[in-house]
Amino acid sequence: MKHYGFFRSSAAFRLRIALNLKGVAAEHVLVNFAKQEQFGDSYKSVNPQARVPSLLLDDGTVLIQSLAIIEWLDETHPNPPLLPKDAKGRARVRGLANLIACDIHPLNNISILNYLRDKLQVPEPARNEWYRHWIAQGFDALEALLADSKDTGKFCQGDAPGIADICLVPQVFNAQRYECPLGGYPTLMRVFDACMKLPAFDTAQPMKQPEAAFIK
Ligand SMILES: N[C@@H](CCC(=O)N[C@@H](CS)C(=O)NCC(=O)O)C(=O)O
Repeated sequence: MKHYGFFRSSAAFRLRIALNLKGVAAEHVLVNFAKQEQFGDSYKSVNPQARVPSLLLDDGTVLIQSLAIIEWLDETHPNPPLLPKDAKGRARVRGLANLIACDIHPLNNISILNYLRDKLQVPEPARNEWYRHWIAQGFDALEALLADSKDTGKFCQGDAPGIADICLVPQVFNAQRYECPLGGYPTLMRVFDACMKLPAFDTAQPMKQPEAAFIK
């Protein structure tokens, strides 16, 4: 199996965490955003969307979209489970995960930020304001959802990490990178801290990836 990713990509970070939690080894193939390799013919022949992550299976199948890949991983490697056994629990976890993956992350993706900069001529302070706005709006909701639910435990759902935590941690890394104020999110940050104590999350973080040594 080959995992195409980039150390700063939060969607690739999600997949790294999931692979670690499952104990599944995949060869890391660097798609170097600093060299725009996501747009090159070589990578676009793997994933025409020019986004990471992608997972190339041994039979030649390519899977795209982090949450679809993670659910495939969960179905094919059931232990430890990343989704609850009950339908209501699964819907809650997917709701939390999608809040991040569908409603926060896409607005702050590199191609959106570059479009604001290059096509719309938005200056850096306003781009940063944009970034922080969408994080704050999403995290306000996430904090309320986590703080008000008896289903929240040590992690987003109960006392074992799952798909919501896998989305939460990379998003907090992004927020920290853009110096978003995080003091108003005690429950969210408590879950983040619990995740980061686990080697599966810790070793997946951007600065612990091999390319962090030579790419800014
Ligand atoms: N919904 C996709 C998002 C993938 C995505 O947008 N990845 C970003 C990095 S986090 C990317 O490849 N960006 C390249 C670009 O915007 O040029 C997923 O969950 O896999």
